[in-house]
Amino acid sequence: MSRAAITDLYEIDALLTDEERAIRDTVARFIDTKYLPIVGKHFRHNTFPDELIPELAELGVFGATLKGYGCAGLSNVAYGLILQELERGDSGLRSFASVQSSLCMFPIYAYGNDEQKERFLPKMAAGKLIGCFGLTEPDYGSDPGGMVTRARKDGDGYVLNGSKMWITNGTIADVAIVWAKVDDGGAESIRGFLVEKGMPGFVAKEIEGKFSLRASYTAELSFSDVRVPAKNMLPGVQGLKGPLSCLNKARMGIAFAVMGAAVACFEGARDYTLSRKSFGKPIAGYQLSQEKLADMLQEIVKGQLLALRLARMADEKGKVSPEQVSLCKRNNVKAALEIARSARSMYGANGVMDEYPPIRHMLNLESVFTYEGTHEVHTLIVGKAITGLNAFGG
Ligand code: TGC
Ligand code: FAD
Repeated sequence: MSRAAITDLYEIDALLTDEERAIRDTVARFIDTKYLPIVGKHFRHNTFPDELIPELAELGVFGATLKGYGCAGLSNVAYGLILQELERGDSGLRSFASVQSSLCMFPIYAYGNDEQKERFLPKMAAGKLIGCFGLTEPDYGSDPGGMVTRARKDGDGYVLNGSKMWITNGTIADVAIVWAKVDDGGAESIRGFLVEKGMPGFVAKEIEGKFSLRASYTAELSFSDVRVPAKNMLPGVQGLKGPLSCLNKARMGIAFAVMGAAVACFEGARDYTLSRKSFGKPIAGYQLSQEKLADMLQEIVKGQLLALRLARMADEKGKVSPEQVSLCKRNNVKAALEIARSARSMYGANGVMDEYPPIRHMLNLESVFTYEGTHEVHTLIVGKAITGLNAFGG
């Protein structure tokens, strides 16, 4: 059996359509030829390859599941496969695409008016306009309902005050989807605003000192009396379900994607231990190594099947439940993180070097474990679905 066939031991490939395989393979070639040769440098220097954005657009990555507006109109499975390949490169590249597609283009598509869609989506699909998504605040991450950012109605617009933390793409974004509480005379309600670069009082500042997702922009956004015209408010949704519904889409993509990082770590550890010798024979020939590799492969097979089932259900039924998404994100990210840690150990001292992929993936996956709902939050979402009891707080 070939090495590639071993990674696909359960012939998951055969469950894909010709079109899905072709899309995946095209993105895989892009990653192998254009991204993998440079990702180490970007991770080391804490930079992002901006020059690849037009090529990603050309590949149809941005807003891939949306129809019209220059988007590819692909299935959720095809989108998951694209993200899996991007993540095989690095979570930073996949995060860029997830945020642009699921967290920025999707809310404009789902909750924007025609004018907003025409104005933003074609340019975002072409990679000429970059978006970010501001939900988390310095004091409100897992509990976004507690947010303190406020938009006060003032004449024909709103005045925005507050801040958002840990915002992927924040420093290069042309438009930030900012979720803020509005008092429209009744009870306060969360609304989404399209805050544009250059609006007076809006500042995006890169967060320094990350050990994780180094090849990705992460910013703090601050809003000091930012005047946002009423035409920049998303009219189609209010309440926490606005941002949370976008997260469903992004989390499903992430759950699919992280298996790409797991595959990179698994294949790397197998190849490394086949060529490196200890006590006179390849390290891969020892039972303890084989147990680690078998555990990795087993989790990859399970994770890929789970993600494929989730994305197919989304395609067939048009929707999946939050707990279905949470179970998959929870399982797959934890599995990928454990695979990366195990792979790292198999490289010995070389495993702590950034010239080999496992430690880069391992460090990235620590963020993925935390963002888009921490592992614990997803446990509680599944726990609530099982028991009917809310264990979040209060
Ligand atoms: P709760 O009372 O449960 O719900 C409030 C309202 O929201 C509705 N809802 C959902 N709607 C759509 N999809 C979902 N998944 C939903 N979950 C809840 C719910 O029905 C209700 O609607 P309504 O009409 O009755 O008002 O809200 P809660 O305050 O108790 O919080 C629940 C909790 C903890 C599950 C939620 O707040 C949560 O998921 N917290 C985690 C926050 C999070 O994931 N933040 C992610 C920020 S973005 C990010 O990390 C990007 S990283 C991107 C990258 O680089 O890839
Ligand atoms: P906290 O909510 O303070 O949680 C701290 C710990 O307490 C966690 O382990 C958590 O699971 C646990 N905890 C909290 N509540 C409970 C509970 N009820 N029961 C049990 N345990 C609990 N956000 C955005 O809005 N947009 C972005 O683009 C974005 N990009 C990100 C990029 C990176 C690199 C990172 C690291 C984060 C990003 N985030 C983004 C933020 C991310 O979504 C939050 O970090 C995450 O939601 C957790 O919030 P927190 O960091 O405030 O942790």
